Amino acid sequence: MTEGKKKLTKADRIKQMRVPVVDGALAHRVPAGQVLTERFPILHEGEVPEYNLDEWTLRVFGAVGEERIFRFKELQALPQTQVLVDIHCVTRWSKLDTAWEGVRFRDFLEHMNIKPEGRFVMLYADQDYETNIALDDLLGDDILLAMKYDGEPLSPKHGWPLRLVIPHRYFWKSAKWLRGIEFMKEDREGFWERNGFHNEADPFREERFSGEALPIPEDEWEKKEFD
Ligand SMILES: Nc1nc2c(c(=O)[nH]1)N[C@H]1C(S)=C(S)[C@@H](COP(=O)(O)O)O[C@H]1N2
Ligand SMILES: [Mo]
Repeated sequence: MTEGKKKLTKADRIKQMRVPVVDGALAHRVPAGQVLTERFPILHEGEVPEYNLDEWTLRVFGAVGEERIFRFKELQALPQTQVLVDIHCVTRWSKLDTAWEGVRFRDFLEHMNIKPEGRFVMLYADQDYETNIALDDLLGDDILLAMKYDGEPLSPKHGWPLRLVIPHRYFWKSAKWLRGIEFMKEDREGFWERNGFHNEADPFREERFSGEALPIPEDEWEKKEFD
């Protein structure tokens, strides 16, 4: 048969990468198959969006008593929490001790009347990005609706004005440029979850892939930009 060489999917390429083992005191903080970086990679689909903060909104909807639209100023007025966390990207970089500030997701929920059946969450972000997560996974102390990184407002490339930070999941779940939060009765897959990546995405269990391997044009770690 003269079948052409099949183009590797992003999931295939990550599987083939060889990575060094991290030894020593930090080893327990670095999940298997990850490499530490001091820099801050910038990864996303599409262009960095531009916003006029006066027009920017965050819509919270779905299995909620009443839909809410938040303005940025309203989020800024809520109690702010600082966290120092390690982050892990499925393309194999990990960064330790990243400092974020924002509204703890659990605290934010106090302003929402979530119906008991709303056990799953879809995060909607620009540009046309979606990622899903169980509500139970958003209740930890270090899960933030983050507005600041290292004491400064988020940079546009890292998600200004608002992003999620979900340190205990691969970083694709940490939606930048967040615009909507939907509470759902049933789980639904987001963008990467539909494209060969694992639904749960726990880095310490190496939950990278779902087993499916759909073609994904972007080769993130080769094209990546860093701060
Ligand atoms: N809106 C949006 N958020 C996103 C993405 C994206 O494409 N769009 N990419 C995700 C992925 S794959 C990663 S690894 C992180 C990267 O965040 P950083 O650029 O701040 O390192 O953002 C996540 N959040
Ligand atoms: Mo990623």
